[in-house]
This record gives sequence, structure tokens and C-alpha cells, in this order.
Amino acid sequence: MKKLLSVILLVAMLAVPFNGTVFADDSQEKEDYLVMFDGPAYNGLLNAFGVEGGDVVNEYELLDVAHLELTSDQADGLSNHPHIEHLEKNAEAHKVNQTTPYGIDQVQATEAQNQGHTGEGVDVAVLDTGIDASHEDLAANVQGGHSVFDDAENSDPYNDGDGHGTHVAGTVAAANNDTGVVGVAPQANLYAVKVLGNDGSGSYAGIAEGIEWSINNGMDVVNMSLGGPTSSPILEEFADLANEEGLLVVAAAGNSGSSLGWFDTVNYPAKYDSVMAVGAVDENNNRPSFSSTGPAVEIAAPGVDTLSTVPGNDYASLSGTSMASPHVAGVAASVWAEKSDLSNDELRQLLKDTAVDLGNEDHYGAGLVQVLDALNQ
Ligand SMILES: [Ca+2]
Ligand SMILES: [Ca+2]
Repeated sequence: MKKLLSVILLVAMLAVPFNGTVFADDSQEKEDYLVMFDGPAYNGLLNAFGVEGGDVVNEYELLDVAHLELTSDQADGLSNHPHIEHLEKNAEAHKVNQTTPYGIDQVQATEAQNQGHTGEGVDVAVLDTGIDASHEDLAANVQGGHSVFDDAENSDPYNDGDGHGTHVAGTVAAANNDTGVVGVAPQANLYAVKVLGNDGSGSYAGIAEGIEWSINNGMDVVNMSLGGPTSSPILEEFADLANEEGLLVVAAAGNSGSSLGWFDTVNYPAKYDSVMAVGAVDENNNRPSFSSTGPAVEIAAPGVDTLSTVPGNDYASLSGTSMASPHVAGVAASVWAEKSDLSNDELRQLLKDTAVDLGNEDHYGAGLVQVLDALNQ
């Protein structure tokens, strides 16, 4: 067909048009069409409609189909012609465009998801700067929220003016669809508990209120990618209460580490016994120097250049133990959805028992969290 069409087009450039044919109107904008003929014997058809060689983008070899640039008049004329089987506008297609951040594979979440473990039905409170609940990769999973602030700028838990909470939420439970990223537990329920303002900071009073809200509203897992260097007996009482009420409380160990990691630099509330302190590792399971160290570090997860959701249907890579903690929260959700008879203490122990040992416990705790190994234990 290719050869034949070329001949036809060559003729077209030389031929005098037939009577009664439709001609291209140069003032009309041309658009892309796919045209299928009823066989190779369509001499004169294209040139009769004023289709020139330059209008042929491609001739397919296996079917009598051509990709043509046509005016709407040409397309109308051709579409009514008996030797045209199909004529259609060239439709747009988009690639399936979901990226799996490296940390999702590193904690075995891709394998777990392939086996149907998605954290469905488990409620995860994200105590943070809020969650952009309109985000294309989060909207399906954000089921509620609360702000501890009264002022207009910060009173809406779904207005994340900072972006931090939206990023954390995506690591827990970005949807497994054809866009953006995917979280550790892509069907877990997310709750936006805004205890940090749009400037990224808050107070222990607000964190305590967020913990109280989580207890009162039946949360299963609390993620706190936040902290400070100051101990607070009252904040500890709230964390302890959440633990006693059966919630699993997970927090970032802190970003106060040093290159050698000799000092105890774990932040509060992660440092409290009732809270699981999460340190960060990179893609190669090495501790980045910022990741806080000390006896309170309990487990490790990816937290260097972590790709996740940010407000405005956007995505960004961030680093910090703030990015490590939600990997553990997501793993906890995925395991708890399957092993719902486990207590919070049993779940916490299981995650540590099945972690990959990375050496120095002050740096890595029990090691790299592994969701599939925990599920299979
Ligand atoms: Ca997605
Ligand atoms: Ca702790």
C-alpha cells in the first residue's frame, strides 16, 4: 500500500482535479485523522480530495490505513466516500504515569500490594500541617480531619499551606491509580490533623490536642513527623494515653543527627517509651547524617529524597526523618488490616522482629521495616 499511495500522491501533485470533487480550503486549519480504506485500489481518491504529499504523516504497512492531515471539509468529504472504511480524528493518549518511589519497594510494599495488602479500613491520623484533600492522589483516602487552630489561615485541616503534611500523607497512602505516586498502604484512611500551622510550626499544646482528637475519633495509627528538643511530661501523658487506648503512635526520631552519630539526639515525642521513634536511611540503607541517633531509635525507614505528594496536584522529593516515619505508619496500617487481632504492642514488636538488621542500634534501631515479612510472620 505504501508504494501505491506514494504513486497516488505523486499523481495528485500533477493531476488536474476531476469534476465534482472537493478541494482543500487553505484557510481551514488542518487536523490529524486516521483513515482506513477498503483496499489498496483507491486511485485518485486522495488527490481528488486535494490531499497533498505533505499531508500524509504516515502510511501503515500492515493495514490500508493512513495518518493524514485534513481540513474539516476534506474529512467530511472522505468520510462519506464509499471506499473509506473508517475516518476518525487522531485521539490523544496519555501514558500510564504512576511512579513508585524507591522507598515503597525498599519496605516491600510493592510486593505486599501485589498480594492484596493495601491497609484498607485502617485509620491513620497524620498530625502535621494539614493534608490537601483535593489532591488527585489523596482525595479518595482522606476521610476526615481537624485543626487545632482557630485563625482563618489555619483553621481548615485540608489547607496545607506548608506542604509537609500532604507529603507525609502521600507516603502513607497515596492511591494506587494511574497517576502520581503510590503510598505504602494505598487504601488506608487518612485523617488530616492539623497541629502545625502553614508556617510549619506549632506547639506541644496543639500536638496534645491532636493526640486527644485521635483517641476520641477512633484512630488506629498516629503519625507524628514532628518534634522538638524539649521534654514535656504532659505531652508524654497524652502519648502514653494513646498507647494505653490501643493506638500505635509513630514519630520521626528527629533531624538533629551528626555524621558520626555519637550523641543522643532523638527528639520528643519520639523519645517517649510509648512512641515508636523512626530513623531515616537512604536508598542503600545508610543513615544520613541528619537522622537523630540514640537508644530511643526503634526502627528505620527510607527518608532521603523521598518522592511524594504536595499541594496542587504536584509532587516533590523531600528528605528527613519526617519522610521515614510515614513509611512505618503505612507498614503498620497494611499489617494491621490483615492481622487485626494484634494489639498495638504486638504489632510494634512484630515490626521490630521482622526488620532487616542494619547494625548500630542507636542509629537504626531494629533495622529497616519490612511489610511483607511482617505479614508473613
Ligand atoms: Ca497514584
Ligand atoms: Ca520511643
